[in-house]
Amino acid sequence: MPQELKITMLGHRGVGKTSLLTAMYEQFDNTIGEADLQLTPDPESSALLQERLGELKALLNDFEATGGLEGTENPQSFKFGLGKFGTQSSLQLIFQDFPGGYLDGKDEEFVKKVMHECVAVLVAIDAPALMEANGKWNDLMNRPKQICDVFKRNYGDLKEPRLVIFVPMRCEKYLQNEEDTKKLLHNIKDKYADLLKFFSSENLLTKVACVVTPVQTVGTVVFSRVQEIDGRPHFHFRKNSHDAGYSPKDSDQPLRYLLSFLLKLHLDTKWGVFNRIRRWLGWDDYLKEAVRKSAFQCKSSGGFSILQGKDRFEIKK
Ligand SMILES: Nc1nc2c(ncn2[C@@H]2O[C@H](COP(=O)(O)OP(=O)(O)OP(=O)(O)O)[C@@H](O)[C@H]2O)c(=O)[nH]1
Ligand SMILES: [Mg+2]
Repeated sequence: MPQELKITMLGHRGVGKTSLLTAMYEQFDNTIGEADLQLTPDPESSALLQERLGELKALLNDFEATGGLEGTENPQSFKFGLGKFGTQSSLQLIFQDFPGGYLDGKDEEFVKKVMHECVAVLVAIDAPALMEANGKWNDLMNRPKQICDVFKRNYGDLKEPRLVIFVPMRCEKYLQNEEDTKKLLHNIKDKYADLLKFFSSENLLTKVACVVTPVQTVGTVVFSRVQEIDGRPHFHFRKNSHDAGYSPKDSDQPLRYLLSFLLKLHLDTKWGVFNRIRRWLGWDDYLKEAVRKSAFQCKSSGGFSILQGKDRFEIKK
């Protein structure tokens, strides 16, 4: 049986957790897959992701992008095997997707279990809410305080290393020039200051690694304006040209960071006690080498940044 590793998605309702997972999987073959690795979903995950992908692509049907995915109603886990192309998987990655609504305290036990089990957490952030109208809609859409509270409740006495990846979504507009990418990073540091402060506390500083990886899940659909109706924001998006197609960007980056974090944990003997994570890479030299190569392609500029724990990704060439 391959070793299992669990990862979860965190974020308020509609920020784009399920879309992120879809884009990460869909682009795998074109990106990390070049290293002769394959990511194989189990049949149920495969069927669900295909459906999600169709919905994501449907955003391109109108010039003014509307429609899209339905919200997730129940927790759903997506299982993938990772390993050398054409052979049995050496590692099983389990992504736990759950409805943003769960953060409202609906099922605290479930959230607790997930936060306890998962070695990595992907925090999806709605970028227009963070960036537009001076961040007026950020609290409503992204709920940074609620996200911070989830970590505070569950990471207080953390004993193992963890990876937290902030993933700005629908961020096409903010990655066009250096000024905007700086502002994107600045706003994340500003709006999530409490959480970052918590991560840099004495117990967590050496355990939690934290990075920002903006992902463009569609690539050609760009924020155009925000309209306020009855005190609620309506964000509008447009295709950047009439014939623009589906062209996601950087959806490989969260996974590259995850894999390089795991490889470094394995190589770093001082974490010997945490051999639950250390062991798995040890018995497959092929995977180890492939992940090592993939790690060199982790981006760290143009909106990408390691906010804490740089040494957790330093792998020798
Ligand atoms: N404009 C734009 N819309 C997107 C993009 N990615 C996803 N969406 C839309 O954003 C909406 C919400 O995305 P989901 O992935 O369902 O969000 P979620 O976080 O899983 O939501 P819950 O499951 O309800 O917690 C969907 O209607 C998507 O089609 C994007 O890159 N650009
Ligand atoms: Mg969802």
